[in-house]
Amino acid sequence: MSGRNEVRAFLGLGGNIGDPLTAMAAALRIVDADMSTRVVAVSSVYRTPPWGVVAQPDFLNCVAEIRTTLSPRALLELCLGAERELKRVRTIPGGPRVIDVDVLCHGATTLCEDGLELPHPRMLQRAFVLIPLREIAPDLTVEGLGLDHYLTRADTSGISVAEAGDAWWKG
Ligand code: PH2
Ligand code: MG
Ligand code: MG
Repeated sequence: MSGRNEVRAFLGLGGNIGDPLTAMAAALRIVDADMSTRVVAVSSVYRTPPWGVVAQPDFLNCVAEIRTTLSPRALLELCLGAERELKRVRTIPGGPRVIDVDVLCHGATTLCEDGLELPHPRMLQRAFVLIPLREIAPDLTVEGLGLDHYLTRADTSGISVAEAGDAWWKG
């Protein structure tokens, strides 16, 4: 099935407390179960040093490509709903979390609204997003430039593959 109104979108997932691998897999299954959204590609899982608030455990991160007929706002709500279902508690901004599901981009949409900025404002500096994103979408351009352009400027140190391939999320 490939709906005419479907948009190609990307989600960034991460977590660094509890069992983030299981939480990311569960979040992807929640997103995929939505009638208006399907997951078409998932990256390997990467172990990544914390970016920002550094006094916290390493993260696991991955990126997923989806097709959706949801608006950017409705897609954000789907992602936040998955976080709630998985019992995410919001404490310190940028701090430790069980699960984080961010909308990275939604087609070529650019917008800046309350709680929703597209493309995600920090994705182009963050190797923990760019590396898994390039793995599944080497052709992607963001704001007119390919991912390699951004990756040469990003700090990729300390990032390693924790689970290779995409079998890890299919429970
Ligand atoms: N998310 C943050 C802050 N810092 N660092 C890594 N490595 N991975 C993340 O997903 C992450 C982070 C806030 O969303
Ligand atoms: Mg988030
Ligand atoms: Mg985030």
